[in-house]
Order: sequence, then C-alpha cells, then structure tokens
Amino acid sequence: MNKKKKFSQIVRDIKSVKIQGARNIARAALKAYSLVPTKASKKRLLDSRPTEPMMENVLELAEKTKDYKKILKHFDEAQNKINKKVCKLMKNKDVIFTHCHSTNVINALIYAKKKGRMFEVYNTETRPLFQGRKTARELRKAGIKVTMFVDSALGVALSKKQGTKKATKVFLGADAITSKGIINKVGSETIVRIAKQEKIPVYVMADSWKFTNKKLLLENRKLNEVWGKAPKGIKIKNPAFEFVPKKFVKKVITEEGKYLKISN
Ligand code: RUB
Repeated sequence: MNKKKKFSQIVRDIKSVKIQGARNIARAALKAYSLVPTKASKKRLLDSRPTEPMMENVLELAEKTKDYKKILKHFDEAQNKINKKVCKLMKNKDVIFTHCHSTNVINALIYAKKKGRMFEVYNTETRPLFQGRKTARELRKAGIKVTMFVDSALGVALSKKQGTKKATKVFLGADAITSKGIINKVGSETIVRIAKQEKIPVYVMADSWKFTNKKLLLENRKLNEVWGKAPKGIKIKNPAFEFVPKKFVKKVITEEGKYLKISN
C-alpha cells in the first residue's frame, strides 16, 4: 500500500471508531501525518474526530518539530508515570469500576496487577459500539477478574445490590481535560453522580496532552450504530461524549507533577 492509501486507511479507521480512545487516536494520527505531512492531511485528521485535543496537540507538535520519535516516546513515558501513581492509590480487595475503553486506565490496571495488587474490575458494556468488551478482554488476558454489566445496570454495579459488591473506586479515562472538568464517553456524568451519592471516589487518568483551553464540539455519532433499520418517525440520538464537572472528580492523574490543578 502506498503512503497516501495508508494515510486514508488510518483516517477511515479513526472515523469509523475502529481506532478508538484518545491515546490510540493521537498515536494513529501521528503515524498518518508522518506518511503525508501536509496541512491538508492535518486538517483531514482533525476533522475525523472533533472531541480529541490530544490528537490536535500531537499534530501541532509534529508539524512544528517533525520529531516523530520524540513525540512517540512521550506516550509511553507519560503512561509509565501514570501507572506508578495509580498503583500507589490501589488497595487490596479494591473493586474498580470503569467505563468504555481507556488505554490510560487499562495499562494502569495491568501494571498494578503485575505489581501484585489484588483487585477486581466491574465494567460497562458501553453501547452502542461495545468498547467494554474490548476492555474486559484485555483485562482478562492480563489475569484480572472482570465482571461486565449492561450499561443500564451501572447503578447496580456501583452500589451493593442484587449480589454485587460495592465498587470502591471509579477509574475513568478522558478525551479532554479542561480547566472546568473533563470530557469522556457518554455515561460518565451519570456514573460520577451515582459515585458521589455512594461516596465512591472518582479518579481520572489521562495524559496531560489531553488538556485544552478550546471549546470542544461534543461528537454525535451515526444513528445506525444504535438501530440499523429503525421504523420511520423514530428520532434517535447517539451522543458519544459528555462533560464531567471537576467537582465530581477526586483526582486527575496525569504524568505531570503531583496531580493536575483541576483536582479538588
Ligand atoms: C473512548 C473513551 C476513553 C477516552 C480515553 O471513547 O471515552 O475513555 O478516549 O481513552 P471512544 P485513552 O471509544 O468512543 O473513542 O485512555 O485510551 O486515551
């Protein structure tokens, strides 16, 4: 495949959510841009997913420095620092609740498991695209005990009901960090509200390159993801992300400093 074709394939995969999660998107966008480093290709990549400041920050840096290797190194260095911080706050017998599929969260959990932490994970299936299955598979492969819940059972998963244990911590990833809070997969705001009611601390783990001052568009996705051949006259909404005010988040764990300033 020539460079242009490879570039277009990556754009398609980002658009179709085959490549998902802020970190994976930013990494793939960097690869695509390195194949065709033009202003037009940068724009095409940015247009493919409007709620991804990490992709924008990475592409800005790539355009300025052309030092792809150094940028790529950042992803792992940041993740390693996040892993260590997350591991410190985990306790044996923790029941960690997570949502969707966040590489920053999953890698931190796998690191904690390797370091001997004894815990289990509750996660959501994350309709309509079932990113929760990807999360469950990756965690299970690493030997972590996982229980997956349908999205509408998140109230059950967070509290002690119907034979479930109470979650002890909520771990969320983020697509964007802002001075007022974070943006993550739709459902996150409901999760943190229930967590607050249940007095469960919410931690967000995210690379600091997800920070933005810009006003972001919250992406709405294709309606047929929800209901392929819906009868005429039925309105469907498929919002992909939502804002989580910082008052609901105990700590935003990034690779920088102790904690990011937005933490309470
Ligand atoms: C993914 C999602 C993830 C963040 C952070 O949504 O909400 O929590 O992107 O992920 P989608 P990461 O599947 O719709 O892209 O930690 O991998 O950057």
